[in-house]
Amino acid sequence: MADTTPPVRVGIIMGSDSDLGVMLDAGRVLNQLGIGWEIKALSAHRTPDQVAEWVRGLEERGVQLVIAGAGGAAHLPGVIAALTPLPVIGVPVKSAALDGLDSLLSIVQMPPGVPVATVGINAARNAGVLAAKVLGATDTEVRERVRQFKAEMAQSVEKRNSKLMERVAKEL
Ligand code: RP5
Repeated sequence: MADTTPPVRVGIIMGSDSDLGVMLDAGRVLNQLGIGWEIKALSAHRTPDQVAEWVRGLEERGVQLVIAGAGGAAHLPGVIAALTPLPVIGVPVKSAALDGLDSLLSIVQMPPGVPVATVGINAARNAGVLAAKVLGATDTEVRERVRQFKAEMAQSVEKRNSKLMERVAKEL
């Protein structure tokens, strides 16, 4: 049987396996959009050498874009952006102490020349959609899948609106 798994184009990395529940949302939407991905848990602070090694192998593995999530003193996305010319999307993971504001500010406030495209707190799904849009800029098949994805979103809003009047009528 032919292998229909799409080739890996996105590398998902997170500071700890405790981030998996959040970061899987990126993988889910990438699956929906037919984009292959790999995933790893490595920490900029606890395993810096392994992070550098993972980044060094990205291009050889066919990865074109990284989605990096971390919580608290969330330096992982920035460190990866420092080490690779590939685009990095950062996902601030909600932390226990400061509700993710620490994660958000750690990821978004990068120095000039080393950007991390930062999505909202726990917004790994949006990171996946943004990754598809970036790849879709030069890949027309992916772009068409993103167009379809957006059309389906619009349809679902229309459906919900058609039920809205029924709900309003019940409430009155
Ligand atoms: C960060 O510290 C991780 O990204 C995670 O969000 C947070 C807690 O990690 P664990 O103590 O659960 O491994 O580096």
